[in-house]
Amino acid sequence: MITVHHLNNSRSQRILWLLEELGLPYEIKRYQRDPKTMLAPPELRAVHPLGKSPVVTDDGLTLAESGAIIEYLADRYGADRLIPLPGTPARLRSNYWLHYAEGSVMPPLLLKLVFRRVETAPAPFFVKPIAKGIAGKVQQGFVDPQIALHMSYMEGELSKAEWFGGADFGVADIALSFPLEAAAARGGLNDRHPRLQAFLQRIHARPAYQRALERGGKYSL
Ligand SMILES: N[C@@H](CCC(=O)N[C@@H](CS)C(=O)NCC(=O)O)C(=O)O
Repeated sequence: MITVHHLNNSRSQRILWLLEELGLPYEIKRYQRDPKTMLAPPELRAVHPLGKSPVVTDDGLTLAESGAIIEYLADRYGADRLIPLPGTPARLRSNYWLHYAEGSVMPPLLLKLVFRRVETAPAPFFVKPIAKGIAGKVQQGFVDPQIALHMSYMEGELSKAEWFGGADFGVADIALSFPLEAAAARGGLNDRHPRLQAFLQRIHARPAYQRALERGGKYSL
């Protein structure tokens, strides 16, 4: 049985969605973020030393990293659905997006989250304006332009085809859902990106996406 070690409000929602798209049976082991630090609870380190979510266990294997988990599940159980065959140009494109999602577009989105927390974190009155000033400058000078660059790049990619992998919905779309949802929530994805907004509407309307939300529980970024 596939077990998803699922942290609330996290990337593991994508794995539940993939499993629903594939129509596979799975169980969920739930973990709650610390409300102050937002970190995962220490129990998750018993499953994988980094204690990050998602982690999936299946058939004696313990797998971490969203992209690796998505590729494993789709290759093993997809029966040629959702992921193109290895060695094809379509597979290269699909792999590109799996790596891009975590390796390229997520880092500036994570920086955005961190610097916004710096702006609002409690601090002595004489430190607060300095911390706020530095956080604001880093966002304006680096983080926001980087996010804008990625959003306009992805907006342009969706002018070429309906889905990121091409004509068919696939794992690339599942992988990119999290950064795009994060950008919609944290800033960066806006009315200048009508195709990305339409993409989010399309994925949110998918029955498998909605089933995954029901199983995963509350999801807000
Ligand atoms: N690149 C990793 C990132 C894993 C990650 O940072 N997950 C977050 C959830 S979205 C997490 O576990 N955060 C809690 C923590 O770091 O303790 C992946 O895609 O699996």
